[in-house]
Parts: sequence; C-alpha cells; structure tokens
Amino acid sequence: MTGKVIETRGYHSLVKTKEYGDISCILQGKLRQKDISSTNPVAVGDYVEIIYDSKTGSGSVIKVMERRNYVVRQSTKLSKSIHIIAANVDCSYLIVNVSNPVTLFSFIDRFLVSSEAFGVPVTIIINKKDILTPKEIEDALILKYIYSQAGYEVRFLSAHTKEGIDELREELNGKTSLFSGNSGVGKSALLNALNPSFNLKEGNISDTYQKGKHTTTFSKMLFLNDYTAVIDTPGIKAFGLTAIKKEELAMFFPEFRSRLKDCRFANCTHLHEPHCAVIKALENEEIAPERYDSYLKMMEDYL
Ligand SMILES: Nc1nc2c(ncn2[C@@H]2O[C@H](COP(=O)(O)OP(=O)(O)OP(=O)(O)O)[C@@H](O)[C@H]2O)c(=O)[nH]1
Ligand SMILES: [Mg+2]
Ligand SMILES: [Zn+2]
Repeated sequence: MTGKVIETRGYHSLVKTKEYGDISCILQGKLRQKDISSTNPVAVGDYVEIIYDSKTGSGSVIKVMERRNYVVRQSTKLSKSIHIIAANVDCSYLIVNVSNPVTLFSFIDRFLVSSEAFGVPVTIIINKKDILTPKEIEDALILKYIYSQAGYEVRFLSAHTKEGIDELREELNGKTSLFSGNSGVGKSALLNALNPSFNLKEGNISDTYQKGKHTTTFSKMLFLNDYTAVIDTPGIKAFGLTAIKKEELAMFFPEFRSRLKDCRFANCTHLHEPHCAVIKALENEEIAPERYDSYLKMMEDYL
C-alpha cells in the first residue's frame, strides 16, 4: 500500500492513505541507515510504500519513492548532514519579519539560493503588517524593493487582521506549499488564519521577544481541501548551503543569472574580473548591494 507522509517525528511518521486514512508508522530498520547524509530518511511530503498491520492499525514504512524535489536545511556551516524539511512541494513561502524577530538578509538569500538550486519557486511574505511602525514600514519597503528587483514576489500580510489571507488561500489552491522562516515570524499563525480549524500552536506574544523560542517542533502537512496542502515547519535558525558548487552559486541569484552570458570570461567569479556583467549591473544599481554582499559572504564559505 502506498501513502503520503504528513508528519514525521524521529523514526515515527503519519502516513495518509486512501484505504485506511492516516496510519501511524515506524520506519523499517533498513531505511534508517540508507541515506546517512540526511538526518531524516523520510520527510513530510514523501510518497512511501508501507506494510499495514490490521491487528494494531499501525504500519511500517518500507520504501521511499523518488522525490520530485525537496527543500533542505543544514544546521551549521560545518555540518555535512542535511535535514529534509519537506519533499515534493510546488512552491515555498518564506515568511519574514522586519522586527521581533527581524529576518536577516543573509538568511533570506541563503534560503532563496537553496530553493533555486532545488527548483522550488519562492514567494516572500512580510507578516505582521498590523504592528509595523512607520520606520518598520520603511524597512519593509526596502526589503520589498530589493527582492522584487531580484525577481521575487514580495507581499505584505497580517495573520491577525487577515489582510491578504483570502488572496493567499486562492493562490494556494491545488498546490502543495511549504511555509518556512525563522521562529516567531508567524508561520503557524498564518496557517491558522487560512483555516482556524487547523488549531496549530502559536507562540505567546511575550515569547516572541525571546530569541530561539521554537513553538512548532516538527513539520506537519495540513489540507485546505482534498487537493490543496500546506506544510507548517519549525523555525529555521541558520541556513547553510548544501550541494551547491562554488562555480554555480551565481546561477542561483536570478538577477545575476540573466546577466552571466555578458561577462567577458566564461569562468568569471564576479569578484574582481574586468568586464564582469554582474559588477557592472551592481554599479548601475540594477543589482542591490545587499544581494551582492550576500553573494560575497556565501563565496567566503567555500574558502
Ligand atoms: N501582531 C501580529 N502578531 C502576529 C502575526 N502573526 C503572528 N503573530 C504572533 O507572533 C507570534 C509567533 O507566531 P507563530 O505563528 O507561533 O510563529 P511561528 O513562525 O510558527 O514560530 P515557530 O513555530 O517557533 O517557528 C505569536 O504570538 C503570534 O500571535 C500578525 O500578523 N500580527
Ligand atoms: Mg509555528
Ligand atoms: Zn562576472
């Protein structure tokens, strides 16, 4: 029997099946060692084959089908192992805040590069619009300008006032969408706004000011209707780059990618070469200095 993984915790997962509904499964021993480069061999969104035990009503996962794509994070820069946040997603929403807690550009850029590399389109959502001060609105508009210029869609939203929620619900229809971002930015709150019966746990207002407070502790797939899925995920602290070659990094910045053919040297690193189309675009303010800075920082990671 086959099914779709909608929740994972360690070696346990919840698998949605046509035949018997949601079945609690354990991971067959063999699978636990199969893919040692990842800390979780089975991820939310995976299609799996299971053996169902009708006596206990539980099952075991015996095979993970090939993934169409997946989103990974790496806990530290040095760590070789990856954690698969979700598999087989159509699009990804990166939830960001301009205060309490502010999302760093370097974090956004790493997330975007990784998503580009795995072929997952990203929309950026600036949440908590209702509580932005005039100064924060200014910061948010700068953020919007930078990422719109880079080719991303950036949208303001409020989980509390529900501004923008109806449009979002419509856009999600028929797709599987991932909601990611730092802890406390309002991922669970946004999903609750989309459907209050999800009843996801949200952090306390007072906790939002504490760094590193993680309210959601495991990924979970929820359904807005039979063919529309959303995935709530735990907050990501840091985001390392995995499986991206140094020479390929510039390809994953869309506004760099479109200009690479105009660099004089085919092996241009866009750091110091003459007649570099990226540096020229930077000088012409067609590429944001913040984005170029992120590129420089990421290039340093390879040293
Ligand atoms: N004012 C305001 N507060 C919000 C909004 N969205 C979320 N919050 C608050 O921000 C806090 C964190 O929200 P969560 O939904 O728990 O954040 P999260 O991103 O799921 O956090 P983790 O599960 O820890 O990764 C809660 O106190 C929410 O009530 C919003 O649009 N406006
Ligand atoms: Mg949460
Ligand atoms: Zn160049």
